[in-house]
Amino acid sequence: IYTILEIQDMLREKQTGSRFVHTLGVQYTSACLAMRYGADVEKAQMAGLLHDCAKHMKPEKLLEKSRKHHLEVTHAQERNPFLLHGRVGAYVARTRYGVTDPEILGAVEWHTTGKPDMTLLEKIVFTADYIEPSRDKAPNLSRLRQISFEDLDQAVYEILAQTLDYLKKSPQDIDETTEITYSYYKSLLK
Ligand code: DGI
Ligand code: FE
Ligand code: FE
Ligand code: FE
Repeated sequence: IYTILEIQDMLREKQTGSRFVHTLGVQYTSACLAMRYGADVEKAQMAGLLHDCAKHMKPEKLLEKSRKHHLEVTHAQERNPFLLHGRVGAYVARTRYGVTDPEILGAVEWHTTGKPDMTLLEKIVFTADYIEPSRDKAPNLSRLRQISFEDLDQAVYEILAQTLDYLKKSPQDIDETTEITYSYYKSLLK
């Protein structure tokens, strides 16, 4: 079992400078959202810190690890193995970084596509990944950052809407989980 500081040191070795800055941004933004919504701040930091712990892996390695450890691979993930970095990340968080908490592991696993009816911690990391301070590409980011601290489900919906919009323009394979998650959060809108 490692402390947050120890895991930071381990990840600093694995990640490029800008990805490590993003990683710390997600750690602290997850902590802030946890404070706002009454989630466990320590768990939020750990999940945010570890969310991209498999992002440096090459596509072949993500596929190989998934097959070797019997992790589910969807069709979209087969064609776009980077989509597996959450699921493989949860595996790595458990086996290499010693995380046993299923809430933390779930937040790492689902941070890219989201999933319907996410736990509070899953929504926090999903949102923090998109709004953390070093992100600058998304449209209307300052408005979305404000909404994230006012209505988390609304923020999750808007992130999915923007992500699908971007994927359809490219165009790229859309994982069915991304679509299903979008419909789910759309149906929750007030
Ligand atoms: O790992 P990060 O870059 O920090 O963030 P992430 O894990 O949320 O990945 C973001 C990227 O994933 C972004 O470019 C949109 C893309 N993405 C999300 N859902 C899908 C997707 N890409 C494809 N092809 N299909 C999806 O369903
Ligand atoms: Fe990621
Ligand atoms: Fe994301
Ligand atoms: Fe990320």
